[in-house]
Amino acid sequence: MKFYLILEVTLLLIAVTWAQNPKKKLLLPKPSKAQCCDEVRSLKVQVANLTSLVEELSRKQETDLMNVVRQIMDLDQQNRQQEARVTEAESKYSEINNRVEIMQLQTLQSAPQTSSDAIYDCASLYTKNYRISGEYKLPKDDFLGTPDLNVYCDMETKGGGWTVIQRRKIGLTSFNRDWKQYKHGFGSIRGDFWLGNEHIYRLTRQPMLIIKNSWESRFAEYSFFTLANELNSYKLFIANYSGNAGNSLRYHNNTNFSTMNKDNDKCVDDCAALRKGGYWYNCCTDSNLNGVFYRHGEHTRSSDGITWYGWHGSNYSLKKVEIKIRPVGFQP
Ligand SMILES: [Ca+2]
Repeated sequence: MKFYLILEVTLLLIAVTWAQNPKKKLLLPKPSKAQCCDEVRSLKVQVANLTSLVEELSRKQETDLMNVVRQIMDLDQQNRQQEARVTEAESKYSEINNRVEIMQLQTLQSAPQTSSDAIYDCASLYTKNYRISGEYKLPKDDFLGTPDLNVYCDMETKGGGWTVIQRRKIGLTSFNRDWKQYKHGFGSIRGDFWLGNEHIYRLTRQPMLIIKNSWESRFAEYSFFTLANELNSYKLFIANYSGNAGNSLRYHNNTNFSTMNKDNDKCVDDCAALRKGGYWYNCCTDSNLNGVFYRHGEHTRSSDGITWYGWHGSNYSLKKVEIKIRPVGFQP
């Protein structure tokens, strides 16, 4: 730019000098025709030279500009690569952090060792030769301070020993309930029910349990499932998905339980009110297994049905859902 301006000024000066020349020449003796032509020719040559110089310089300027643009693009790419590396490092850090949190939780929550005869859940019943699926009463445990509890045991699926903690199949029980009801459980153990966060928390105090959501013909399995205690809002921890329904609980990992009267979600919205259930709402759902039971499945107006986005998306309400747990070390 600077070159160009200076050159323009030079050209102007030359032009001015050239324009003034005839005036001065009025006072001087008239130059010969040959002399005049020589001057014109030499000026023309100068102008031509300058023009080509200007062209050359503007070409150079363009090249310089291109180089600068290229350098900026290179820098931009480097910057993006750096950013990607930082993001990767951050996600690794959060994964490690999550594992540490799970390990701490296990240490905190691991149940004190009692006799091997103790009955904690359906898996213990199975090992005591109870092999028929149905309703059982888990005895109270004074040592652990747990009351007796009616449960439904699935003794058939994949080797049995499953304690069912949730079921939707009839559709007459409302799941839009408050914190206290979700804490202690509600519904009928043979029909639709929520076992209760406090009971689920106690059951998962044994380290490493599997959750299995099974409905209709698909399933999602997690080889790690545990809840935090009530002080920590029954926060969900899951890991290691396998199955054919999609990993739609992952979005809810590491989130607190919310109900209609306790908004513990990660959202400005009130997810429990929007999705009409109690669940580990993030912002808000990738699944909503305690949502509204829609007899016909499709529900286009709102996303408050019993949804599992990985399989049927946000506008199809599942007609049968069961969530079951058993210890990871269980041997049928
Ligand atoms: Ca909220």
